[in-house]
Amino acid sequence: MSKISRRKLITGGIAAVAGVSGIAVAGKLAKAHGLIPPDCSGIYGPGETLTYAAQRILNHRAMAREFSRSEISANPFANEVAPLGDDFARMQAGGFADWKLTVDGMASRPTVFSYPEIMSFPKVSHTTMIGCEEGWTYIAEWTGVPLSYILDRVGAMSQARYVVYRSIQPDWWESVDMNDALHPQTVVATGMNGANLPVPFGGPLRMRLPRQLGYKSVKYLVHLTLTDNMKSFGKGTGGSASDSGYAWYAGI
Ligand SMILES: Nc1nc2c(c(=O)[nH]1)N[C@H]1C(S)=C(S)[C@@H](COP(=O)(O)O)O[C@H]1N2
Ligand SMILES: [Mo]
Repeated sequence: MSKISRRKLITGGIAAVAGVSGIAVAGKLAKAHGLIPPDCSGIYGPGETLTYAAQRILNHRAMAREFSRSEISANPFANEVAPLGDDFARMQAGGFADWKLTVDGMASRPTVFSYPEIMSFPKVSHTTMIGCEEGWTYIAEWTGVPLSYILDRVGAMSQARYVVYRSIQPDWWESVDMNDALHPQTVVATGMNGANLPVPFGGPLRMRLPRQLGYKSVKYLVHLTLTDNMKSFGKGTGGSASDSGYAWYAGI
């Protein structure tokens, strides 16, 4: 082996060589457990399958770390969003009484819930950290309706494998598998730090998944769809972030 190729092996190659067999094993395990993300064919595919499968096999019931109230960030950072538009402004002026959450797809009772109805559902609270892939984090107490409660109300069918969730902002939609959808810390958030969810943080309704990176916590939630297949959504990778090259499974 020449010096140069040895060097290559040391710097980048080791990861690749170790990674290839690791990925092959993970790929096999993943297949055996039905743990293949919606699109694992892209550049990031094999590595993502590895992360996803490892999480699911080793850690599938794990809870995101919860913090004490005294650790809540004094100045949580609301990531800037594109303008929300006239419809949003009109609903905001009316206290979101006209806000709707449509739930359809593989459900025996597809339903359009009003915001006041959602507010009347049983809620839980968790103090968790949200982190953006750009590097910042904050801790807040989120209150919301467990997604599992909503899926139960609409009669989610056993064939459903993913929940697709969409913002009023058409560019923002994501999906999770049923394991994450039914996870006890996954909520349709209605509140933050004891008040109704402020608009900059995604109010009136936001998906909140403390076990995945911030971009999976879609703000201004209007639509949930139960499906067994992601092919007919966007480019078929499972979300707006993964359609543009980020990981579909952003587990932390
Ligand atoms: N609808 C919508 N949801 C969104 C975003 C957005 O721009 N629009 N940004 C995402 C990103 S990239 C992150 S990191 C988090 C930021 O959450 P925060 O504003 O509470 O910090 O929201 C996510 N959800
Ligand atoms: Mo982000």
